[in-house]
Amino acid sequence: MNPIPVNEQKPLVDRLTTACGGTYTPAQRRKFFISGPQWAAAYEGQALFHAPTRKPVAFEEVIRHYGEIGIAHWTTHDTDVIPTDSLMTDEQEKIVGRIGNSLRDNGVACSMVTTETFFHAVFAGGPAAESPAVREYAASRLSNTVGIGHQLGASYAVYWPGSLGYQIQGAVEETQTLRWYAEGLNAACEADIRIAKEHNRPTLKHCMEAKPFEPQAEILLPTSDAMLAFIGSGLLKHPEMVGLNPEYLHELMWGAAPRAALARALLAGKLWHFDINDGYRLKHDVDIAIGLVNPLDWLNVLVLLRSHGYNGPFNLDYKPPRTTSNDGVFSVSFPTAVDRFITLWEMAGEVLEDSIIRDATNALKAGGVVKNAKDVHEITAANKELLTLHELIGHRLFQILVGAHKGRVYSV
Ligand code: GCO
Ligand code: MN
Ligand code: MN
Repeated sequence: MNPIPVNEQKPLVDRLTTACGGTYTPAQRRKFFISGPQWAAAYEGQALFHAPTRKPVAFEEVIRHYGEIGIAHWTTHDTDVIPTDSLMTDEQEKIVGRIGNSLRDNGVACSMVTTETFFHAVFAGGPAAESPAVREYAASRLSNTVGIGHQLGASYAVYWPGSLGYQIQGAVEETQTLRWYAEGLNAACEADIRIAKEHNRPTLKHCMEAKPFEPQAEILLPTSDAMLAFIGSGLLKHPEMVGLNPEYLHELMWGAAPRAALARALLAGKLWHFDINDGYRLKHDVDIAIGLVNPLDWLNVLVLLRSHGYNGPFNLDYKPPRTTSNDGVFSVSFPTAVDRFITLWEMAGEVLEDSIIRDATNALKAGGVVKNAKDVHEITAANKELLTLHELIGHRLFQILVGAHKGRVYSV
């Protein structure tokens, strides 16, 4: 192979991307409640051991590209778009005005806003630190974000309490810190009730997002289940306004089955928003794009959500790899992530209609014929053959995933 000059590389990537085929049109993509985060597209590839590999990208460019790709919704942290020093000033108003124009011009809607309470040095001790001034500032930031959300037409606010925890054992009293954290959420909900009235809009859905570790060694609300317990703890003034934004990888990170975690959120009526991505168990938060690591598990997750009529957002909270170029973020990373999601969503529909899976599931639910309901041996024997269907269902899901049920003949 001859070395490939830089000016031939993008055409090569474009040619191979086109050759992959299977792309959905922007109009088809827009039919889904898919949102693209500002921070995901603008991620420059930096990390603890990694220098940036991409140039900064402003919101105008992100929103324009999302509009072209067919990602109809946009999400942002306050500080992704407004420098910390400009928050809660006239400068904020100007920026929010520019964002509004950009969204309108590109047919993109803001669906969710979130407050960055983890990056700035003021949050070194977390958003619910001992210092009353830090907590008051955190509460005003949360309330300010709610206001921005209403100005931009969002319906959701997300809270990722990543710095609610500690590195040093014994330095933090957990019950007190959680009470203080609840006060921040209470302030946001109260502000929401007031601001929503002013804007003649419904209040936002306030969604908590758990991650088991990172950036703190120990996190006080490490899982979606911990958050459900917190919502129901009596500390929140408006628990009915607060639900969950689980992230696929965050549940996987602690070794959970994401589908089971989502099922528990569904049963609690709190599955309101969903961050979609992929990665590895018991590793750090690599935020790989959906379906690149666990496509079969993803298919199963979407079967669950389709069958329960989940109609909230699917938020593309992943990080384009640092090997992807600035151009590649919008020509490969986002379109392919969206298209894998839609493909898996369509397959989930096929799974729900599949006659083999339906027959097998119905047979398992019917169970075997038992005369004596107290006879453990009879009950066991009556269901023995039927239970083989569990494995057959797994095989059928695999066939649907790889398209084998349509008669693959590669290399036959
Ligand atoms: C992560 C987190 C964030 C949050 C975001 C919303 O992976 O580090 O998921 O991306 O989703 O901060 O508040
Ligand atoms: Mn997330
Ligand atoms: Mn993550």
